[in-house]
Amino acid sequence: MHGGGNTSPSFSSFSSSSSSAADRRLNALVRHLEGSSLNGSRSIAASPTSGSHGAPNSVFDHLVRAPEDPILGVTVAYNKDPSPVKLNLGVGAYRTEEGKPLVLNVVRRAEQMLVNDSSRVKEYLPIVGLSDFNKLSAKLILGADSPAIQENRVSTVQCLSGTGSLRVGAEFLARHYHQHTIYIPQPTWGNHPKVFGLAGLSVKTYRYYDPATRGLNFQGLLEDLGSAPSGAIVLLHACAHNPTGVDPTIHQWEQIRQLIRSKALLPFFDSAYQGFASGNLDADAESVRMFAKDGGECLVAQSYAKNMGLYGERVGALSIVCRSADVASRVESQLKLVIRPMYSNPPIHGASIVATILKDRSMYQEWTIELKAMAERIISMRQQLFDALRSRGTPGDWSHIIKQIGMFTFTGLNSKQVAFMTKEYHIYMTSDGRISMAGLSSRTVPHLADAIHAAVTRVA
Ligand code: PGU
Repeated sequence: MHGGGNTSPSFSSFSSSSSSAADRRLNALVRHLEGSSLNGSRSIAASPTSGSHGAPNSVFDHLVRAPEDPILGVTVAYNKDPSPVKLNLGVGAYRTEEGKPLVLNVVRRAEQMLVNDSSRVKEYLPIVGLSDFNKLSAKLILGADSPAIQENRVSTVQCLSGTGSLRVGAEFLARHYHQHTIYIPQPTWGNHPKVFGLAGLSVKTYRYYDPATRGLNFQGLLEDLGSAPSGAIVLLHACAHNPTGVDPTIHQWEQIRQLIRSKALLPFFDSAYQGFASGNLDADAESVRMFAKDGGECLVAQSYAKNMGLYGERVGALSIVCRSADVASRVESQLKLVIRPMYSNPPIHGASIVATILKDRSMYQEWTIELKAMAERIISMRQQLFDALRSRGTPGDWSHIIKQIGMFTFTGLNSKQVAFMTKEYHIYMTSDGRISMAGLSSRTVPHLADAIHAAVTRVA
């Protein structure tokens, strides 16, 4: 990767031509809106003829209706269902035993402190975000004793949660890294191919999950990364792989690291679940730390959506671990050029909550206890669901429910069985058979077990 220099010529020509196209579209939209408000509702000055439905022609008449998002659309469908027994196990969002969203006590406390501090203002943050937040985030994922941090080789920017961090990293790589191919695991979080593809990277997959063993296809993974072109980017889930709940062992991670380094591949970690897999923040960061410690370069996207329950605050960070402090500072200067035209600078509130908690020893401690309680509740749901299926004599080996890690169980149910469970039992989940264990409670386990039992015995 190279730093320095100004914006590339191709980028400046892209922005000027696209801004005039955008201007034309905007002008057409403004004309349309002005026309409809001036003329009541139906006829518009700029476009007087009628479209196929009798409504005035729209500049957007050519649009086809886009399908709902495969994950967030599950919540849309759930919200429309009037059934009192409905259960949303689609989106990965933590719920309490009572089925309610949880705001951590430590987060409430931090927010109270922020509100009470009248010296706090709402000025713009710098383009790279809140400085304390960035330093503390790098420390959280790389470890307090990280040589890369001590040697100032890490460039960290605050971004819009995990997704925004991935997108900024991807845009940066598309602009400044010589290899544009990124390998993502098969399967992976459904948004990965879109985030990377739209940023201009070419997306390929590597084998990851073996449906036969419901475990890692380690041989396939090594073969696919082994035949990737030198320098290719590799997306790795730091822990609690989504959707499979299957992670490499530490020994396997070490083999992956050696292969990646020997082929000069560039690792890009997605860390959306630090602390959620094992309940321990350090254990869940081990994969990333192995790579950061060997002196090589890597990218890490962090999200505080799950581990601090800050979903809607959209708070996350992108760190790029570089070979030298000089490269890291040039990387940061270029990250600013990626961010500035995208959203200018990030929001202040969520990052202030995180920084308040991470920099205070007792609040940090309180956070780890609350985090562990969330992880343990999820683990206990695994056991309860497994026991419930066993007591019903549901055909099949369900031990993967207790073996898999993190927020999700990749049940192995097919899309027909999922559709059946939604129709007959009002249970909402993604069509790949993934269920969010964090959405379950002791009260709802029997209903889910009944539904799975019926699906397995009645739908092929
Ligand atoms: N990376 C992975 C692996 C994820 O699972 C998620 C969220 C993200 C990144 C992005 O999270 P942020 O909210 O941007 O920090 N996946 C959840 C949440 C719903 C969604 O798809 O955004 C899920 O249910 O898969």
